[in-house]
Amino acid sequence: MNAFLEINSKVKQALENRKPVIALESTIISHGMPYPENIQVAKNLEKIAEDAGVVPATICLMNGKIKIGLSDDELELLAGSKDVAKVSRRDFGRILASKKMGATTVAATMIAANLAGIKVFATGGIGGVHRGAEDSFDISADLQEFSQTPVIVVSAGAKAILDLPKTLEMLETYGVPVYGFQTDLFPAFYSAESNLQIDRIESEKEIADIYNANFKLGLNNGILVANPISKKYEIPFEEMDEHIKIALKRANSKGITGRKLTPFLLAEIVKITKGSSLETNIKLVENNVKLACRIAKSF
Ligand code: PSU
Ligand code: MN
Repeated sequence: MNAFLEINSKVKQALENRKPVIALESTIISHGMPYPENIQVAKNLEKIAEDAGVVPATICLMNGKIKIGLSDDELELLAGSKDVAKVSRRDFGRILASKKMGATTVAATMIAANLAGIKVFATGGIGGVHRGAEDSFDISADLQEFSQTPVIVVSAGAKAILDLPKTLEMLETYGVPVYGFQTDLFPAFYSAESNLQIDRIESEKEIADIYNANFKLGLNNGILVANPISKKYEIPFEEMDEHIKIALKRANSKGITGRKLTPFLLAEIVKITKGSSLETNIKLVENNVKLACRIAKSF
């Protein structure tokens, strides 16, 4: 067991007894949603998993440890603090050594989940290739992580603020399998569909079988399961795209780049849509947690 890991007792027991466990990330709480909605969401996601008979393991960095599974107090601390670092692969050493609080992105949560032996992880939407990346080179470290860390990530595709065709191309380059759960089209986060074709799978068991086959081959890659939000709750792509363009212009004029860009865009879009993007974001994460639980159980 890695000396930096601190697995809480519920999660440890479940892993030892081969009971289903799912990982949850913390950047979505600290940087992806405003306080106090974020704490309600964090707690509710854990409850959804528990109700499904699955042990949730929210992951973050605290006191020089990688925490796998948080108490309510720890969740509150994470959600309520202003001074939380956004931790991707490159940031582990710095935040662990300084014993600061860090929220894990998709890439970092995959690394931590894999160290703990957790195979399935639910999030909102992964990072990807930003629009204008041909000039900025801004490509999320999430994508490359999938080429080297064998974790199944359930997400509503990639965030719609991104360049989705380039994101799919990059995933292909990295050898990352992307499967649409009961859909042929890549979901666009707030919207159930984009016009981009992906491979379709029908069942949870299929995903577990694919994971096992890849693993036995020694490929060591992650799998992206793209799970569309129900049409009932979606914001149609054309409508969302207008809002995104406004948010992108604001980021550009303020010179916001790098790790600050994604949180800035998400927060601006919440303002522009007067909160409706936040509601949609919450619904789609809940939907992903439910599917992740079913996949974890099918192992
Ligand atoms: N999905 C959400 N909200 C978020 C994120 C994903 O619904 O805040 C976070 C994830 O942690 C993801 C990160 O890994 O945004 C991507 O950031 P960047 O583009 O800087 O790599
Ligand atoms: Mn980036």
